[in-house]
Amino acid sequence: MLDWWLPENVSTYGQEIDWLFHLIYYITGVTFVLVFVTMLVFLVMYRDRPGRRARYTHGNTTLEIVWTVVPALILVILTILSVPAWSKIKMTMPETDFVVQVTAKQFNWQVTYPGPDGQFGTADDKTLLDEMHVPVNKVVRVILKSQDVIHSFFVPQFRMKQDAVPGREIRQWFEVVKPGRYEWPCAELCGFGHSGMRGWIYVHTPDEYAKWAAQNLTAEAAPAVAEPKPEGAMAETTKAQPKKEGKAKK
Ligand SMILES: [Cu+2]
Repeated sequence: MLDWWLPENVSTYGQEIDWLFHLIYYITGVTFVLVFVTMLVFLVMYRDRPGRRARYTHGNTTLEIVWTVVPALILVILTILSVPAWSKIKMTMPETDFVVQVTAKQFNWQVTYPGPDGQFGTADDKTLLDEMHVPVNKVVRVILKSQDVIHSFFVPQFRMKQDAVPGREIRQWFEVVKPGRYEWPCAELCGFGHSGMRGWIYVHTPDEYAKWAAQNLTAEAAPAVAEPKPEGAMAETTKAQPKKEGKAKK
């Protein structure tokens, strides 16, 4: 029902997130309406009138217990209902042979593929900047790291969001069911260039992906992207935003 609001879901686990989102949205929406209608009614009912005196009232113990216990129960029920989605998405790591390393830094996503030997940290690794290519209908495991501050890996259409924390290696996964090009912003205010920190995830059909990988990930392929910018000096960070204009002028 709220499909006009949320971006299209293209991931295998998105529906479980959307269902919880909608449930919470309706509960809070109904509560919002009830509270405000009651407040407006009371404003009118108990408005000042000639001859009416204010009256001291202690309150109503039963009512107070009810409006404490009911929201507490709702929260407990919501917690129980979200356990299956949480354990499926965050606690389970499906088997896959497709692993990429993502290292966030101010203000880029560095995406490393292990290369033909399948091992990270070897000479044939390939690193892309602000773009990731993956096949459709394939579990993609992401090993998420940060080089400097906290960033947040966010792909709205995948319903996937995970902080990248310096000093930690966080494993996440997604599986996309629809080929396309999906925006990949950083969702953590990570510095001056934060708003310019975004990449694209290209989800290809298996054939297209094989073609792209052959051209870009094989030993013969030239290194995909070199470091384009000097490390995070202030002057550089303020330039991060208009970088596209700079390119367009040329
Ligand atoms: Cu960031």
